[in-house]
Amino acid sequence: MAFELPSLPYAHDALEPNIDTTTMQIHHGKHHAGYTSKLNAAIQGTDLESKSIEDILTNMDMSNAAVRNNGGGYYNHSLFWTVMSPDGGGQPSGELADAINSAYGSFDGFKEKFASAAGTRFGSGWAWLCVHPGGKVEVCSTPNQDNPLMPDAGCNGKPILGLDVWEHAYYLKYQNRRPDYVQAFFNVINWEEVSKRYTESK
Ligand code: MN3
Repeated sequence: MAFELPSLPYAHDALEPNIDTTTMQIHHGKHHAGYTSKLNAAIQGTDLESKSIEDILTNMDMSNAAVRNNGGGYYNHSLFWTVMSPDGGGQPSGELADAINSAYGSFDGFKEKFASAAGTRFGSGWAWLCVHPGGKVEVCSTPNQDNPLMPDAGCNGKPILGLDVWEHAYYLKYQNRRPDYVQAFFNVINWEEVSKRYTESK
């Protein structure tokens, strides 16, 4: 069964002014659509066709560049849209807040760590908040479209929050100012969704 481009859970202009409309249109309608169709082309006629995307990523043959890049791109963007919301921002509460405080001392400590992971990733990639069995959280980053679900990539936990730091994610509005884009991302994080993923994954 072929993978399908998921619909955005909000309008293209819903994340303004933090993420601009044109970037959202191109990012979802061109980039994510491209990863989706190239993933389908790469798995067509192989035994991966019947597998879930999580299965494909977890058991990834890292030498298979087409599946690695496009399977990662398909999954990463599918997660990315859902962890943002026009009603987002603020701070997590409950057990996710406890796990973040336990790992990083405070929410501000987490923000600093996450912004650093996003800011120091050289070239293209992603910053992540992952959860390990038992509930411990960890910030890490991966290059290109790699993902912590892949073998020996990043912190090898389950990703519950991801930030795309490819230039296509921010260049139209922020040009070379990646740190400004990262700070704007904190204004739209959908902590309700991230908390739900935390509870399901820990
Ligand atoms: Mn992208």
